[in-house]
Amino acid sequence: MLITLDAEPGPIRFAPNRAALILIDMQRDFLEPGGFGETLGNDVALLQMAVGPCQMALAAARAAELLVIHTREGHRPDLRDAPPAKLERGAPSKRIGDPGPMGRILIRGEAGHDIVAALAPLPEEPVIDKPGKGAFHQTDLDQLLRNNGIDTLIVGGVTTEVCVHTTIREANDRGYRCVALADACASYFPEFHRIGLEMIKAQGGIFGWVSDAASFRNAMN
Ligand code: C5J
Repeated sequence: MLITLDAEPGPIRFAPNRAALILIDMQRDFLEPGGFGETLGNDVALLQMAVGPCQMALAAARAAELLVIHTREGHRPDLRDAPPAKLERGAPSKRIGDPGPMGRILIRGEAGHDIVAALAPLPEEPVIDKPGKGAFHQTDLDQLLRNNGIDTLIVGGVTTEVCVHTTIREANDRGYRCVALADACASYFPEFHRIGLEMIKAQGGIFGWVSDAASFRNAMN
């Protein structure tokens, strides 16, 4: 059975049993005060806007029994998987690995590394821990998708122009159809969010499609 999802640059048809919802890095470290996002000088409240639409997409995907995958950006406690170029970049108030109010910044196992409570994964939903911005880099995501016959990714999460974009670009090159749910994605820079979505759907959908959480829910009903 194929369903049609309203999207830009045009509707996309896909088989629900070959589609997965992937929520990128909806972690306390990015969305809550005291985490990685705030140490970089960002207003984390801007990312909170994506939580409600992500909840809507998550509920629709779970009801339709789509594969749901969550990702988290973070590093080993000894930081051996963190490239020096990533650790030394910028001038944050705290660096990756430094102690903060939610534990060590962007470190696996710390409270800040967790996904926000409103989007907590169910026990059967895979959580991909990734050291990079893209969810395919140094992870088993591609294997997991291929083993489950997935050819279409419905994508939400943060931030639009960084980890969402990198993941969609990686997925597109691997042959997956990607649909970004605009309101289920967010950025600390509203202009980057807007332009990031434009870039995905430009030129006839150079990286994929852009839709929204309500359209996805309606398509799944
Ligand atoms: C960033 C991400 N922005 N999840 N990570 O550093 O987009």
